[in-house]
Amino acid sequence: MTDLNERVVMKESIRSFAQNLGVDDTGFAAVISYNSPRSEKIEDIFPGARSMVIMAMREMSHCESPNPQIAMSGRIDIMEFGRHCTFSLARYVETKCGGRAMGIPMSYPMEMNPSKNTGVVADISLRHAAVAAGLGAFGRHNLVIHPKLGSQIVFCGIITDLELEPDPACAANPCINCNICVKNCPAGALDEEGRTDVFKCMKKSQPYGLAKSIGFWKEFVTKTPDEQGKMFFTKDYWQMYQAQFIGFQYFCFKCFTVCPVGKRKISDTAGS
Ligand code: B12
Ligand code: SF4
Ligand code: SF4
Repeated sequence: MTDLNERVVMKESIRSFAQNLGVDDTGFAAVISYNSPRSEKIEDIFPGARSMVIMAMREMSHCESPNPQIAMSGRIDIMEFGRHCTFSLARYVETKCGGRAMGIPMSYPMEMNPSKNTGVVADISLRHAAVAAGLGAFGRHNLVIHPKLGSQIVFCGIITDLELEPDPACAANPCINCNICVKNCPAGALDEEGRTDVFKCMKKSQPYGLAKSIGFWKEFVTKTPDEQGKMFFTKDYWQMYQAQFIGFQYFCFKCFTVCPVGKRKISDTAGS
């Protein structure tokens, strides 16, 4: 399809389908303007892909809870919702718009290969895709801030071979440089501007992840059978066990929740 009018009609039907799924905002990017230097090239993932449709969803208050189970349970809910939106939109594009579509992983799977130092680089970076789709800009915390929804948002989306008009870039960076995110990061992972110290962040935000597992098993093999039995009855082992079946279990959401931009007050929505 090349006619501009038809492309605009199709784009708006895709936007309206996405919005009706219940997401908070939807943006369109041309694949050529997506630029994530460390991630795979889109043509190696989906030859012929031309556009990206990215959806933003605001997280509810669960992630502000000091109770890590409540915070993470809400995250699991929004990931499931995001996966539902991803698949539904891909299906809509393939069954109603005559295009091909592939969903972007919201978090995992991603390549896990220590010799390539992967495990923290997604095949497709949703933050770079969201910026290309005009949904926001990188803030001081290296997350993408949406001008109205703020920082407390997660992204999901699809790539497609349909040619869809891209949305304009976000007019101004919504970050007000207040440094609240930097001061509140319990790991000091944001001290250097433009870079998250991934390992500092992971130690605090995923204390029962891969590093804990490696440390546990390295220690385990040095112990007697009696000591090994005791190691299975520790908080560390039980938390690790749970984190493994959840996938990634986050214990820190600070940079995500303290940012004042777009922060919703209960009074904004009360009664509506
Ligand atoms: C792996 C991963 C992590 C890793 C590594 C993070 C990292 N810095 O790359 C760890 C475990 C540390 C992590 C932590 C978090 N993550 Co995370 N993570 C991902 C994942 C799966 C891949 C990210 C990736 O590929 N990074 C590697 C490459 C792309 O990054 P990079 O090239 O090095 O670019 C970085 C810097 O160079 C810099 N940068 C690049 N260009 C520019 C331009 C400017 C102007 C500036 C200032 C900076 C900048 O920022 C980039 C990101 O750090 C994505 C999902 C996805 N598919 O994209 C979610 C994702 C990025 N995570 C997300 C979130 C919310 C978090 C956490 C808040 C944890 C939590 N409790 O939810 C923290 C925040 C940490 C932080 N402030 O940086 C959201 C972000 C939403 C948003 N509003 O932007 C995503 C998009 C998940 C989603 N589906 O929405 N995450
Ligand atoms: S998730 Fe927590 S530890 Fe990681 S950068 Fe954000 S505030 Fe720091
Ligand atoms: S907390 Fe302040 S400095 Fe950090 S991203 Fe938000 S507006 Fe920018």
